[in-house]
Amino acid sequence: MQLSCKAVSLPPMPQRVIVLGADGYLGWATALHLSAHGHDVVAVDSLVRRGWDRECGTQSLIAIRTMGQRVKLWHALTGHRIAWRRLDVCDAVGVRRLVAETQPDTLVHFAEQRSAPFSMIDLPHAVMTQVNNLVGTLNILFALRDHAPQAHLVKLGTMGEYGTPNIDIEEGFIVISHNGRTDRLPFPMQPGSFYHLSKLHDSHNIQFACRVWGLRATDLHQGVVYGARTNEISIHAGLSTRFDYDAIWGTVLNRFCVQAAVGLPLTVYGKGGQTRGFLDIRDTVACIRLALNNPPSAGEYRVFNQFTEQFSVKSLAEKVRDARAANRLPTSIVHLPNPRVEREQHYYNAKHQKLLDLGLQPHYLGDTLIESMIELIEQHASRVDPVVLELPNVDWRRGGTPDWKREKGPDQVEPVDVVSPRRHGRRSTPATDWRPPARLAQTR
Ligand code: NAD
Ligand code: USQ
Repeated sequence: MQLSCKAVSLPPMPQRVIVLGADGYLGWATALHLSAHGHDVVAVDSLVRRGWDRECGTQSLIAIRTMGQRVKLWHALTGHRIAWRRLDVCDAVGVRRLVAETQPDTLVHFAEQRSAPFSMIDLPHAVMTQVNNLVGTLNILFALRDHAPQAHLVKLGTMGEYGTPNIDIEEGFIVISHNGRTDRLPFPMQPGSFYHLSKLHDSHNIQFACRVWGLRATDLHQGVVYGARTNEISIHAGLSTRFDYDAIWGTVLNRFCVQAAVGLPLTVYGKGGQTRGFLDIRDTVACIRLALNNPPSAGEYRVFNQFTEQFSVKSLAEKVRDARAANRLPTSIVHLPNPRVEREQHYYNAKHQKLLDLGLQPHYLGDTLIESMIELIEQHASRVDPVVLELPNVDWRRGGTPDWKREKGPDQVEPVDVVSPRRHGRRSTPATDWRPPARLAQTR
């Protein structure tokens, strides 16, 4: 009798995983996905984003339950347990304790201020964004060095670190020949906001920590995410993740779908030739799982460009308009003066092969998906505030628009009132109440 030597593919080993930023749009979806795939998940968040929402007068289109309620519901529905822990990653002592106690195999880091417009409002918001993001990541790197040096850091970066160069974008590194010598060097970066810059600074710090301390890290340069549902979220409405649509937190395709759902024009900024990489939220969670199941070696810093298709903003608006037209629902497109400083017509060709090589099976953007997103949005249409939906309310040159910002003179700048006129009643802490020294003091 001949024995078959056919390779048997074994399911990946369950891992202990810390998901930082688990109350957020992508962090929650990822925590559920990894838990559903048998991993032992510790979900961590400071809930600061809920505070930023109150400050901005914005809210998730889809109401989200508290973390405690969501993990309890997940357990009741599936039998899987997610441990929930409230922690600010800028608290160095807390992060050390978390890493030392948990001894994670992988730490997935989503816990950052992630809005480009929010980071461009004024000096306090730019400082807060960079301190929050850089200090949090540094705390994690030092905690890993001292308490879990073998753990794999999966860090959410952004395609926006590259900017829009007039050459093909590689995955993190480029081979350059210069004066007769050749080297593989980090790809030149030209980020487009103080937020995007914070991601680049993080990338440098992580790369340095891998080189000097032998840590292992995957920097996922992710494109713009769309969609509201993953397999796990679809199990029960109570497992919903946040869905932003306003001009500060909403990403472009999610915004266009909300605008279409409530019969408002789709707001293309400028000419609309701005081209970016995009991906479905179902692919985000799959990419994280693939990165986690295929860790880099000790000392390796690797970059995956995490998106599945590239589109110009104008072509996305046309896709939404055409999907509506197929159902005889007319939708108009307006070109607003661009509040951002960015190229509106440019070359763009970014590589994104590495995650495909690991087995990613992309969900491409089609009319059906656009329609199903709009149908979901229609169920929550009563929560849409047309003011926060319509205003491109942060200008890259001036910061907050005159509605929000009242400058008295060069030495005296009033606190930015980051609130749409309709939502004054919901305001909590103004951004200027935030004091960097206190936060920095925690990073001993
Ligand atoms: P989000 O704002 O919905 O979630 C971020 C979460 O991190 C929030 O729940 C917030 O409370 C938490 N957080 C922030 N600072 C923290 C701190 N100091 N300590 C503890 N928790 C903190 O954002 P998201 O859309 O889920 O994005 C998650 C990550 O993915 C971000 O790092 C973002 O830069 C990156 N990313 C997002 C997109 C996108 O389209 N949404 C695209 C590319 C990259
Ligand atoms: N845009 C419009 N109309 C709108 C909103 C946006 O034309 O109503 C344009 C913007 O000018 C920009 C593009 O759409 O050219 C993308 O804007 P966005 O707000 O969807 O995305 P961005 O600000 O780049 O940030 C988002 C996430 C961020 C993530 C980034 C990935 O908020 O966390 O890092 O996408 S990337 O763009 O690849 O850097």
